[in-house]
Amino acid sequence: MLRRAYNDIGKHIRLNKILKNNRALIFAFDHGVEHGPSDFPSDRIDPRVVVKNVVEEGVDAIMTTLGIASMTYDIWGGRVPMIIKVTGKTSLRPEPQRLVQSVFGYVRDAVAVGADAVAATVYWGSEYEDIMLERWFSIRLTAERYGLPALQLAYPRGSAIKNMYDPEVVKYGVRAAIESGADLIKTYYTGSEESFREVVRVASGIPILMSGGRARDDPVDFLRDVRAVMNAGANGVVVGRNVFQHRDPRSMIRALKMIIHEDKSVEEVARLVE
Ligand code: FBP
Repeated sequence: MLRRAYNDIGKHIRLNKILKNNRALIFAFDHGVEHGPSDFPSDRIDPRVVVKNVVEEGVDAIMTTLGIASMTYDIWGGRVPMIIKVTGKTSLRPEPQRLVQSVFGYVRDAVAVGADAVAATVYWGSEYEDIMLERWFSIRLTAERYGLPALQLAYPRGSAIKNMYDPEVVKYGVRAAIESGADLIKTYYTGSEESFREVVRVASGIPILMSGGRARDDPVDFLRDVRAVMNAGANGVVVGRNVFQHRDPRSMIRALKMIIHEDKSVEEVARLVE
């Protein structure tokens, strides 16, 4: 018998905790840094309120900062897998410097709080691609050592990129993500099931998740996008604003779970979010 490497086993076990039957609804909660507190409705300023709702409703994992994870550990610990995002930027920066994500925590601290994975953004095509790649490979190296999967937010962004949702540009980012060793990829929706099917093909079996984006005026439109990416063969979604800005986040989670895990149609679940 050839014994598997310890870290290989750890990564395998942790990935299977996040992806159930290879699918996941991951709650993104890093907006306080990325956008500021104005992203949150006034009754949801306290992170504990938001985390309690999503834990009780049963998301497959939460992706957040070390700060939030440590303020809410008694709510998520032992119940929902935690993905610590170790890069970040604020929107207070001058515009050109928003094209780079800084160090926003360390993989060893993610291990210390009991995380099941780490996440980091790479703005493919950015003027700062070089710095971000150094950060990515350093994060990935440490994560690998400790048996933690590394989720890459593979976002094409930069002055040379005219349209970051262009399927060709998104596919390029996803190709670069698989070549840079991402264990899970989060990327933009390209606007149609057909084009996202090509994105999934480029991912070549590495789990791919749609990034939620701005909260829709009509929440049913968001469910349509999620249905389309699941039809296209995606593994799920990483969603923030379309959940925590919804009038009833728990109903939105219920609807998303039914699409992602039970293959329900939009028509079957739309009443939950209207
Ligand atoms: P949303 O579903 O709210 O878009 O969350 C996904 C996410 O990638 C967050 O993790 C991140 O904070 C935000 O979107 C990035 O937003 P921006 O496009 O402004 O950089």
